[in-house]
Amino acid sequence: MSGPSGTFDARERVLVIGLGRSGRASCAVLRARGATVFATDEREPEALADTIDEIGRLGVPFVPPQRLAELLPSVSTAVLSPGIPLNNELVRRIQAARIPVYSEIEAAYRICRAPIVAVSGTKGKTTTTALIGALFRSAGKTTRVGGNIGNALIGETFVAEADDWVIAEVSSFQLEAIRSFKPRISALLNVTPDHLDRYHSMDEYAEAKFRIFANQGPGDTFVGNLDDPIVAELAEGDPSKRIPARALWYGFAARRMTALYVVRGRIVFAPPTGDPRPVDIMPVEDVALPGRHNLSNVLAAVLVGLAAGLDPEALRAGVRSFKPLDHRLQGVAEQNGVSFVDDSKSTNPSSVIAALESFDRPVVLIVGGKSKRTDFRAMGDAIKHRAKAVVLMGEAADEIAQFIEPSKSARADSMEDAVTIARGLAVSGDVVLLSPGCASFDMFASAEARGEAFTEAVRATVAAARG
Ligand code: UMA
Repeated sequence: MSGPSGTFDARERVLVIGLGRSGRASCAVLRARGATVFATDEREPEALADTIDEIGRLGVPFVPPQRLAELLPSVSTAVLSPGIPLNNELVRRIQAARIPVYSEIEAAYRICRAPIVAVSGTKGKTTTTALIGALFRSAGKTTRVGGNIGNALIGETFVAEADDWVIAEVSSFQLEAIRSFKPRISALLNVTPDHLDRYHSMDEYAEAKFRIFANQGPGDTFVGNLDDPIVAELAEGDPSKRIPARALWYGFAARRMTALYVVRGRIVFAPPTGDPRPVDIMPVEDVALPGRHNLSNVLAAVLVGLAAGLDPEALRAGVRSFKPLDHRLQGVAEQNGVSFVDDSKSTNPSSVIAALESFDRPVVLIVGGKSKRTDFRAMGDAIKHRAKAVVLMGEAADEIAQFIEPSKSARADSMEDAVTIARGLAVSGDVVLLSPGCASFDMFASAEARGEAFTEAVRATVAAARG
């Protein structure tokens, strides 16, 4: 290893590992900070031709993994893309050469002048992150939103001024390789089974999520969901998991520790210390997002806003005007009393359960995709009680079928097929819901592409019915 490490400036020779959104943004920012940058990726160079051109224009040479040996002795730091696990062979080789390997969010944190709000959780983190961004903007703050939400965090922290706020959605993947990442406010929404193809156990997955508060201190705040059993354990259980920051808790019911909760249809703030009189925040009916899970996301976002000292009036206005994001319980069309809803961003079983629970109408569910080795049993129970029919698709169809009554289920080979079958099973008053509960990569390039395929198929079905 040569020179200082972890400054991400002209003193460094940095190797960027992975050339997706995270890696490409790292190349651009680190070059702009004067670092000497190299990049590698396990994909075939032919498949990366455009990217290699793009980074080449920045002065970043591409070095294929098999040609790294010569370069490694002169590299001071490596920046890792979240999709590449720490136990990846290539990452191990780089670590064996005594080069510190940091997540892109660690690099983003180290160059950041603004305070960071970091949000994690298995489900709801993108909506909550976007909502927090909207609340901070509603309170007049200049806000930069990034991270797992889609645009790499490093691109946002690089341009943030000291009095801006950075709102970061952070995944367990990104948290694995942090060292000093220390948000001013962290929020943990829930921890339910997901990514069990990357983690050996739920404990290991939860530990990765708990890293969100590991470096926080007394001047920082942690916001946690007492309705989630694994997050709630942090409040009550094992002292070794104690949070090193001020902890504020939220939940649907008023309990000993809840600072924000719902009572008689209103969201109320009553911090456990200070003025004991509760502050009325807003009526639940003013929340524009559908479903109980989204009300929980609103509680998290409002509590983060209150922790940052934002004016309750601005929070109220921000929540009232916030609309669902694309592919998250997004209404796509209505036809003869049947509603079509796109929840393609549901990529784990608990998101399917939350989606089913948000309708009080019969649901025809389209489910399945690429399994992440999660257990579909609880999802099967929810389907039993809440879905009138199920259309199964993708690689996980057989696995999911074991938990569904055969008389209730049908199979589809394509999205068009799935929509046609689902439309045939629905009657006026029903919802046709795409909520896959699985990754998309068996049939689509991304969850967005899957949602778009659904919307197109729905439009074609509606147009065909009109003749
Ligand atoms: N690669 C390797 N070896 C591997 C795996 C990947 O070389 O073993 C290379 C690929 O060839 C590719 C690059 O790495 O060129 C892809 O990197 P990546 O998978 O980290 O993807 P990015 O495009 O950089 O997107 C990442 C996040 N992806 C993942 O965490 C898998 C995006 O989250 C994030 O929006 C983006 O950075 C910007 O911050 C997506 C995601 O699926 C939405 N997140 C998971 C989730 O939400 O469940 C955690």
